[in-house]
Amino acid sequence: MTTYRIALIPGDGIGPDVTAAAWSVLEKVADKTGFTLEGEEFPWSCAFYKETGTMMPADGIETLCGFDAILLGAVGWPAEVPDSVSLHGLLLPIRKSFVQYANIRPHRLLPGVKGPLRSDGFDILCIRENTEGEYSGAGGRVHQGTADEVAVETSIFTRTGVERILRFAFEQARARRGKLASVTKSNAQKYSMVFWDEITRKLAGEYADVEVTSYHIDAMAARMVMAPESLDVVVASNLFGDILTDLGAAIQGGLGFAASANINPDRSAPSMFEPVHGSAPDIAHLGIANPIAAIWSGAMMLEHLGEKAAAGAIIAAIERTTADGIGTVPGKDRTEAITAAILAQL
Ligand code: GGG
Repeated sequence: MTTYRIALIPGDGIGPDVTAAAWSVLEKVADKTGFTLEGEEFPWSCAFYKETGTMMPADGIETLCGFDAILLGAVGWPAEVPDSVSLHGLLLPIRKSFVQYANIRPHRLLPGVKGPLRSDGFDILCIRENTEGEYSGAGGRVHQGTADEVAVETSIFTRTGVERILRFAFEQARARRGKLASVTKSNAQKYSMVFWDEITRKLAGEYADVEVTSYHIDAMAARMVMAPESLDVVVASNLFGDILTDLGAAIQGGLGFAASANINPDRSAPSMFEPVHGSAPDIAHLGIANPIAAIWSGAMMLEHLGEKAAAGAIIAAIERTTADGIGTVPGKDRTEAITAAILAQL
């Protein structure tokens, strides 16, 4: 029987609740399908930072190397640790060290979920560049605290980085409905984004079967609200992708439904799966977090591991649960009740 070793990082706030929910569903589907999941939990979080002064131990990345995949809940507890510290101390080093350059985020309405838009016929796959761009962390501050203070933060776009994420997106479009929207702001950002557009045009020649259109980020934001059904695969830089996928989450009914996969396409290191949402301190420990985004992320993990039937079974169980009206309205059903309904469907 195949055994997969999974590193579990529940993190902060609602992270532990939704990770536990996802894990119970994953274990059940593994049992039914005939493979084994061996989970090992790591307490890396803001609480860990308060105790040790770091978000994860110095050998944290080395430790994670030995796993087949990572399932993460949420990171951040801004009342005690600045978000810039928690993000750059845990989530970003994992994405960068393991070259998880493709962040995949699906946006569609689940049955029974009422979104805020007139149109409910959309199925968008956002591909966010995940290791460079605006999240490169290159910059600094001088004359801190004085009137002469200067802060500089440089976005880094490399040919390797841009080309590989665009190729990944072209391949996804080819496997879906054959349409790719590439998002920049190349009228204002005349170096990095013009560079991105140029590489998009160059690759378009190799993917003649994919219809590619370039949009500015502002126009894309409007399109996602006004005509989301016109979109198939959307590819964007790290920051633009992050913002667009919160918009994507909103049009699919809320962040409780937005799943994501941080993929290392070469499989040279583990990939990481996490709901798009953060730690939601306002509802932490209330037992009302929607676990669907985390459970869906777990299904994406199984898909990546090659357990396609098990992944499909989880998605079908989620869909039957929401079709029954469970987990469709934020705060209406408790985390445990939604999880129990999905387990019962399985
Ligand atoms: N689910 C992981 C999490 O806590 N995400 C919140 C967040 O702020 N992530 C930063 C990012 O993806 O850019």
